[in-house]
Amino acid sequence: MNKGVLILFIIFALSGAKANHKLGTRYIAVPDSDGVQRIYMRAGSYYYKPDHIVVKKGVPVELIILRESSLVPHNIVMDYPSAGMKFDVEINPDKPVRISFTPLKTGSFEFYCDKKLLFFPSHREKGMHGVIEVTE
Ligand SMILES: [Cu+2]
Repeated sequence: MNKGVLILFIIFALSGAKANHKLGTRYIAVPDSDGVQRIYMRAGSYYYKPDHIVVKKGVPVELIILRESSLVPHNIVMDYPSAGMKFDVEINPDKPVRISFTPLKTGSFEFYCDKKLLFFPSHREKGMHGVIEVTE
């Protein structure tokens, strides 16, 4: 096996491992004294932690996202305007991102990173996604 083939093999082995990602870290938000459900999240290649967030309907949410430093670009996207959750925000390593919204509907709503490089699988396909579960 020559070096180039070996490196390709390692890349595919690693990306395969990440593709098997399942929702794991569940976090149930509790409102702060100011009534805001504040959630601190970490992001990186290719994850959000926590990636399963439970919030209450009709109560303001503030998502504060810090990310690992790397050159890989990441963002966070939600596209549920009728449920009060619509944004598309870059997450940069140097500065935490703050996103505020108020969930208007109960249910499970996906968030994900929509970055993709050339023919490689998208970050979403590599496991960079999660769910906001809105309860009564
Ligand atoms: Cu990403």
